[in-house]
Order: sequence, then C-alpha cells, then structure tokens
Amino acid sequence: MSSPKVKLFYIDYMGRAEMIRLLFAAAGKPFEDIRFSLEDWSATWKSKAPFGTSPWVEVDGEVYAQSIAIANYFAKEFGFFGKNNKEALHIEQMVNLIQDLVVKAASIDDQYEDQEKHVETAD
Ligand SMILES: N[C@@H](CCC(=O)N[C@@H](CS)C(=O)NCC(=O)O)C(=O)O
Repeated sequence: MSSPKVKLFYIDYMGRAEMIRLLFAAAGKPFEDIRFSLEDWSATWKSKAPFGTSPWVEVDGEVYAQSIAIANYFAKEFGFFGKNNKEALHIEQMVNLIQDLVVKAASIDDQYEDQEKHVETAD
C-alpha cells in the first residue's frame, strides 16, 4: 500500500510541530512541511486551521488537528507506539508529562515577557 500524502501546517519554528516532524524523520517517511510566519498566521492561516490553532495536518485530503493526537497517530502508524498496551502506557505517560512541562514553560515565558515589558515601560 502506498504512503498517504501528508501535509503538516505550522508556524516557522519547532514548537508543537517538531515532535511530528521528528517522527517522520525517524521513520524515513516523506511529508510536506508547510511553515508560515506569525504575521501570515494571523492574516491568512488562522481562519483555515480546524480549531483556529496550529499545528494541523492534511492526510490524503482530510484535515486533523491537536498536536498530541497527530503525533500519537503517526507513532502508531510507524510502529513507534510500543509492542503492547503496557508499553503504550509508558509512552503516553511520558508524552503527557512532557506536555505538562511545555505548558508550564510557555506560561513562565509569558510571565517573563510581561515583566520585560513592565521594565521597559518604567524606563
Ligand atoms: N492543544 C493544541 C494547542 C495548539 C496551540 O495552542 N497552538 C498555538 C501555537 S503553539 C497556536 O496556534 N497559537 C496561536 C493562536 O491561538 O492564535 C495542540 O496541541 O495542537
């Protein structure tokens, strides 16, 4: 059976798409890596995104969003999701833990940016 035609849409940085890109690289599978600037995201792409957020993928013309769901799907397709449910549980446990850290890191980053703005305004 031929590989599905996959397009991945995301802003031009690693962020939530990198895990998906790495899965394709590890499996040696082709995909189209469609990247856009933040300016183009707001102007053009946000309205096309399934839930108004990126990343999302198009698989043989059908559209799916949510980075972890996408990554889990391709990990299963490529044989990277463990040999049994116990191994899959270990994998999902780590993926969810990393996701918790990503969310925390993003919130700390936002707080830091707010503080920087506050200091700049005070100068
Ligand atoms: N739970 C979603 C979160 C998606 C998300 O918040 N993406 C951010 C970029 S990392 C986004 O699209 N932000 C721009 C916006 O909401 O306008 C996922 O994992 O895909």
